[in-house]
Amino acid sequence: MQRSSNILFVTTNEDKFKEVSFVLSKIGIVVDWLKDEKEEIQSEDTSEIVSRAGDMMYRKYAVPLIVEDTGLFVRSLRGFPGCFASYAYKTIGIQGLLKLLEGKGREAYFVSSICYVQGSLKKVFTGRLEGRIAEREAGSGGFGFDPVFVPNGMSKTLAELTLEEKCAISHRAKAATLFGEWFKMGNIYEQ
Ligand code: ITT
Repeated sequence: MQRSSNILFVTTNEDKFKEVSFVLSKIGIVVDWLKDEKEEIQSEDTSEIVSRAGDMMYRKYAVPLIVEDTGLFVRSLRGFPGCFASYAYKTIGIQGLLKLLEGKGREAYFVSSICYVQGSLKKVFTGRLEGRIAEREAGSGGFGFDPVFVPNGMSKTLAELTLEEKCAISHRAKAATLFGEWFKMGNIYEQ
């Protein structure tokens, strides 16, 4: 059965919307933006947060949709800020994170989970990007912690990459690709 190749993405974050749209457009999926704040439970697991947020957003809008949640986990800080990345960004900010890391290990990773919900059908897709926190900010692209996140095997921060370059490797692009391939295959009808 043929079904729509459009999907609604509920997020307040325009940069996330642009990245997910960019990745999914390559798979032939058009993303529509519904700007609303997803309700977030407190958890250290992005897949649990999106799963619950997906349910809540589906109850509110009653149409098939996706939500996404990202965490930034710094190993020497025992995973901080993790799923509180948004709060950490708004409070201590990048400079606060750099201060916390003085004299400490800088290995870190991003995790992105995307949840698709349609009625009782719910699927979560997760992507991860390993790297380290740079000593100082560099670049003006991207958003959030991109100016200090250097992916493994690279010498540039995510903020020094183009949208296309970031989307070739990012946590969010990996999760979006997994979702997109599943969605296109029509697995929506599986139990
Ligand atoms: P939603 O409306 O989708 O929830 P949000 O911006 O509040 O948007 P999150 O809670 O998932 O989303 O994001 C946590 C924070 O982590 C976000 O505000 C950024 O500061 C940071 N972040 C998320 N993805 C990032 C990325 O790809 N690169 C750099 N920082 C990122």
